[in-house]
Order: sequence, then C-alpha cells, then structure tokens
Amino acid sequence: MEKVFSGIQPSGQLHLGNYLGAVKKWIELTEDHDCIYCIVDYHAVTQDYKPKKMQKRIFEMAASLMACGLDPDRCRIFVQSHVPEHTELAWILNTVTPMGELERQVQYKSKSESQSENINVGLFGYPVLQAADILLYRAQKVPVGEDQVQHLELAREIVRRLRNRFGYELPEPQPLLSDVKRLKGLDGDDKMSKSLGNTISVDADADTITKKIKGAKTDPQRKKRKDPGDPKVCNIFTMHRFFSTEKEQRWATEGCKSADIGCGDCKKKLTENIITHLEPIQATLGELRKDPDRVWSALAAGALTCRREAAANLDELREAMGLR
Ligand code: AQP
Repeated sequence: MEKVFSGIQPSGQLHLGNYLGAVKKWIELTEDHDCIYCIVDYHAVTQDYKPKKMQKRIFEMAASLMACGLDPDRCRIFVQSHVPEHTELAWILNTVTPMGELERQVQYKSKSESQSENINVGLFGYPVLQAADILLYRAQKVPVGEDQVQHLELAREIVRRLRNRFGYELPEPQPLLSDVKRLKGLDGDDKMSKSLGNTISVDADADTITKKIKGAKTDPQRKKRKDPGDPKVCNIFTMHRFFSTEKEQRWATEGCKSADIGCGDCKKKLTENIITHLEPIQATLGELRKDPDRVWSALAAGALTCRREAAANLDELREAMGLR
C-alpha cells in the first residue's frame, strides 16, 4: 500500500477549511493506503500561543479528527513531539536546504506579516520540519490544501539533494489536492485560517453558524438584491458545493445568476445544511470529550508504531551520511 502522511496544527479548533481542504480526503485515503496523520505541535509553537492551553488544543484536535470519521484502527494518529525523530531529521535536512528556497516561501512571508512581533527561526524553518515529517516515513502522497503545495515542492528538492549528496534514496512526495483546494474565510479575502479568526469550526453551535454565515462576504459585484451574481466567485457557493444536494446547488446557481434569490436565501439554505452535516460530528465529539482516555490511548498507540518506523528510517540516513 502507498504511504500517506499529513499533519495539522493544534493552533485552534478544526474548521471547515481544514475539513473540506484536507480531513475529508484523509478519511477517504484510509480505505486503501497506509496513512499516518500527525498533530504537529512543534509547528504550532512557531506562532504565539498559551502553554497552559496546548494540551487541551491537542486533545480537541485529535477528538475532532476522530469525530469527523478518522478511525485510529484504520490509520495512525499521533502527536509530533511524541516522536523526537521528527526534529532530529529536521536538523539534518537543514544542512541540505538552501536559504534562498526558504526565503521564497509564501507562507513564511504572510506569517511574518501577520505576526510581525514574533518572526522566529522556527517560522523560517517550518517547511524543513514539514519535509522531515513526511520523509521520516518515506511517504509518497501528502493530502493538503493548495497553501501547502509550495512546501511540498521544497520537500522534493530536499529529496533530490539527499540523493545527489549522499546517494540516499527517498520517494519524492506528491501533493493530493481535494476538491476544495482553498476555502476562503468568512471575510471573503484570506483563506479560512485558525489564526485569522475567520472560520466556522466543526464544533460551532447552530446560533454561531447562523450569525457567522449571515455576516459572510459573497460575490462583491452583487451589491443590491436585484444585481445578478456569479456563484463561481462566491465563497458561500463554494460551501454549497459540498454541503448541499445537486438540486439545491442548481437552485443556488440559477437563482443567483438571475437574481431570483438574494444572498440571504442562499445563506439560509447553506446554514441549515451545515448545521445538519455537523450534528453527528458534534455528537461524537461530545462523547469523546466525556471519554478522553479513548483519544489519548489512540494517540499513544500511534506514536509507538510511528517511533519504531521513524527510528529505523533515520538510522539508515545517518549511515548514508557517515554518522554511524
Ligand atoms: N482554508 C483552507 N482551505 C483548504 N485547505 C485548508 N487547510 C487549511 N486551511 C485551509 C489545510 O488544512 C490542513 C491543516 O492545516 P494546518 O492546521 O496545519 O495549517 P494551516 O494551513 O496553516 O491551517 P490554518 O487553519 O490556516 O492554521 P493556522 O492559522 O494556525 O496557520 C493543511 O493541509 C492545509 O492545507
């Protein structure tokens, strides 16, 4: 079976961007791939955060993933810092990563702007640690949103450099994009992102979802009720594509283009459908919160097998580098 690796930061509640852009695909892949999914806490500490809340965030992320349908019996789920080989490999990869490549990374530039008081070396080296996460398990496929494609190009470049310099062979990891490559936030500008606060989280209650969608931006050309709109550029319609039936999507497309329906009608339908879709997820999340051992033991079991595999793979690389 092909090896799949992907990660998610415990930097806030799992949101619809993560869910549609990554997690749905993660679940599908567990059918016929050897999947490893990681809660990347060492990545998350490159942003400002409250240490006392970190364990709760890790728990919430793991429980949310399981509630969305990620089954620890069909894949491995674990916490990055529980497998120290990740940071050890990242150090090694630093030595073959050109500074120029890191300086070109769009995520580094945008995070440097959004957290200008905390531009740390970890933020700069984030894609190297990400490459280590993937290469440590020789993963071939990496399901991600569009924002991570550039980081994967760098991971492939690192693979080529390891090959040229040490004759060490690894698969060049390929991105697997979902249908929703980049869900915009409710502000309609940036991508939906935990740290930007423009999200709908999978545990949001009905009132919150209703209020948030009511205030969300739609097609900017549609200023008045009678103006026709373009669903292709509307973030609300992007969400309809996933949460609504084909009939409802046709209703939204035709109604928007002809101005037969207003943005309010379109939002109301979407709100109902999101609430319905999230109901069973939230019910399972509630059960997991009452039984935290189920979540922590799944994470411990995942870390145990990952650590064995990671240590063996890292040993091989050390040998190729003359470090054994
Ligand atoms: N808006 C999005 N649309 C599609 N995919 C998305 N992903 C994130 N936001 C969107 C994908 O979700 C996976 C996990 O992301 P992450 O938590 O590791 O980091 P991120 O991309 O930086 O997500 P956030 O929410 O924006 O986190 P913060 O604010 O903490 O930086 C990735 O595969 C990502 O592509």
